[in-house]
Amino acid sequence: MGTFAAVTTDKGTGAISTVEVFGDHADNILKKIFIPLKGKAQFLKPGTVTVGQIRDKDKTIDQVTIGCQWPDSFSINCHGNPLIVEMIAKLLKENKVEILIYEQLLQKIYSKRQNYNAIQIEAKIALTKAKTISGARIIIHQQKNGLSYILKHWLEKTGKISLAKIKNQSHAILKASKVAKFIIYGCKAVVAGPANTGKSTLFNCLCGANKAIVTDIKGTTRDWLSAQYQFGSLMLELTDTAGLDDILNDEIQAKAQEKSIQMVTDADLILLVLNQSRANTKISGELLKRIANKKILTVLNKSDLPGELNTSKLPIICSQIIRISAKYAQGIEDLAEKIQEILGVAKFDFYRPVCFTERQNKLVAELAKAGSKTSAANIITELLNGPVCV
Ligand SMILES: Nc1nc2c(ncn2[C@@H]2O[C@H](COP(=O)(O)OP(=O)(O)O)[C@@H](O)[C@H]2O)c(=O)[nH]1
Ligand SMILES: [Mg+2]
Repeated sequence: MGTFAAVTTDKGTGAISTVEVFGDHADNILKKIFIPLKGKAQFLKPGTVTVGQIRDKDKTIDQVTIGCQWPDSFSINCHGNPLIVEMIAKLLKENKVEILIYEQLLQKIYSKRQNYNAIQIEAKIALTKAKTISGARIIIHQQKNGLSYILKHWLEKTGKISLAKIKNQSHAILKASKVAKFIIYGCKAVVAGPANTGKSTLFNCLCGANKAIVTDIKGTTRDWLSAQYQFGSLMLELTDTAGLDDILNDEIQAKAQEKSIQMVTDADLILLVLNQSRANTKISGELLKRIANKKILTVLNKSDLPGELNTSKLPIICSQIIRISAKYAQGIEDLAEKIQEILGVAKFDFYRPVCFTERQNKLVAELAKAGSKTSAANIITELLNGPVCV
């Protein structure tokens, strides 16, 4: 095995950046490029943190600390200027260290540690991507309990457990995994609806910033804007779209509409904003077609004005309704609750087994259709021991 490194902190400027170095020759390579400030007695031993300088021949690149977790695994904590990080990465590369992305490095590290199964390795990688604390909690639970536990249990007791039971439980795991995905990786929500209904006002209200332009002029939102909105155990990746209902000759707006349609197609949830103070609300056939198979919350906005809209005339897909006033931030807590209810995250049991990677979902789907106990056992073995790809 060679020696590998990855920058583990986000790209861009920060106070501190971390470069992890791992591999058989990691300590020898670091000894070449790192001069400790004081003595060498404890230098690069597990459990130590050493202050010193990263040097490229006679040039100092940065003053850093190097933490050592295992004999083959080190963290260089340098200053967070991306140029410094780049220089350190370049120096490592010149010393025959292969630079990887963080997920690939984690895969290398934990694949080498004998006592980690595939689910546990995937958990270490997925933890770096979790959008909420609740999501991280779900992943952590799958390492020893949750998915890991149930798979081991099935494998040990294949003789005693019926195939039908394994298949049924697999279906339940797949169903729960869809909800867990929202909590772990976030939910893509698009604010859509006719022009002037208050989409951008709602977007601004939820994001707590005046990001989107709000006016009475139709078609003000030409492009789409995204922001994150967190409540409870959920992180919404919220997108404000240009009016999808207008037929416009303006080329820029046509392009904006095209993008909006794409956002709607990719969304997990649609917040369909309608003006409840207007008797005639026409939702275009095109929009209805695009959102027909989505989870939809119909947001009847402008509840501060007299209500004119007859909700019984709304299309059947608009059955989940909430009334708000985006302008006066009224009904926003109810809206957040309703979203959690629609996505199924409100009463989600954090301690149940779920899949949290594509690989796991694919294999558990195969398990749910397994034709024999032997093939079920093979799939479970692959789930536990199979190669992890990033
Ligand atoms: N009375 C009232 N006016 C609102 C409300 N929400 C938005 N508006 C107004 O409706 C107009 C259009 O809002 P905007 O957010 O730009 O609509 P969009 O085209 O759907 O993005 C603006 O004048 C807003 O101030 C609301 O809850 N109550
Ligand atoms: Mg707008």
